[in-house]
Amino acid sequence: MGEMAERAERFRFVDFPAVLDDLRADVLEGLACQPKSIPPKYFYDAAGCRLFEAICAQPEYALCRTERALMDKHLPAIAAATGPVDCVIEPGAGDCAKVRTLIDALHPGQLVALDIAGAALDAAAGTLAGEYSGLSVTALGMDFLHHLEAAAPYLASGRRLVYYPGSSIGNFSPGQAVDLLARFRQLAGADGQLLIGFDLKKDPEQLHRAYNDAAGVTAAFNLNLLARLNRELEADFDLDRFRHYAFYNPPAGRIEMHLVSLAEQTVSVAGQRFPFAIGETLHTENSYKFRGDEFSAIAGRAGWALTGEWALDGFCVQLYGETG
Ligand code: AVJ
Repeated sequence: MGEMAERAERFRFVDFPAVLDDLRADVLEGLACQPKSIPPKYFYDAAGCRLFEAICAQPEYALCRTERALMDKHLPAIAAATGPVDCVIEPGAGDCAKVRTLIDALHPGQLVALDIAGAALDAAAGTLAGEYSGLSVTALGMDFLHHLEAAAPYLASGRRLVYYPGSSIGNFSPGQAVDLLARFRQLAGADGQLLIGFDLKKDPEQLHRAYNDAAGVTAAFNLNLLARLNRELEADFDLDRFRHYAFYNPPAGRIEMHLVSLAEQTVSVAGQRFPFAIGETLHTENSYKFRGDEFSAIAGRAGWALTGEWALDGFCVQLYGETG
């Protein structure tokens, strides 16, 4: 078999449509609420993905670098703790950069990568399939918050591990996190595991700086959401009349990111008009920080039992298995 044909046998991409419809419905719903909000998953259009990469290169934002260092340092121990894994599932796989390290260590037969940015995932997962002979790669272009259960028919049987790195879980309230982790539990099935990375609670000043970098990249990332809505939902946000505002809220244990209206103004989005009072905020993201024990209590409510924990410089990776 030729190299291309051989890769074609091991790689498939399946697109779950209606992502643009979801954007419209979710944004219109969020703008009609008081306070106004938009789900953070919509940050990641092509420009948003590039800006997030740029955030990860800022000196104030150590999260991505620290997780990479942690994985490099502890991967042998992590692999020893997981034991053999047949199928790795990564919700929100993006450019598939992080999962490579894991594949190198675990040698699963199948990778199932899920991401809302279907085209980018298709390209990244296709490249990966070309580089790992013997690995079957299934890329599902979906919003896993809506369609996760639709991934089940694509999973190889055997021992599955859900990989959810990058403190993405921090975007959800503790209650929402329990629900999502319980759905991961269902997907992982019998003898399933969860390997998850999250940002630890730390000095609020340090957290504040991470979301208010001096170069203004986080501000550009936040404002890019409005540029995206202007383009994709025929909105008319004036980016000069909204201010990036991010702060750590200690009682809630989370960074809150907002876009604050600098004027009284009316914005139209997909044919509907939304008034903003001066100082009114559009809440764009929560980024929860946890202690290790706090997180294992959340995962415990979702039916996961802690089997391993590794921490480095304010970041934590935990491994879970079935309870009971
Ligand atoms: C990708 C959700 C982990 O919450 O730190 C970075 C996104 N937002 N700077 C985070 C983000 C602002 C990031 N996560």
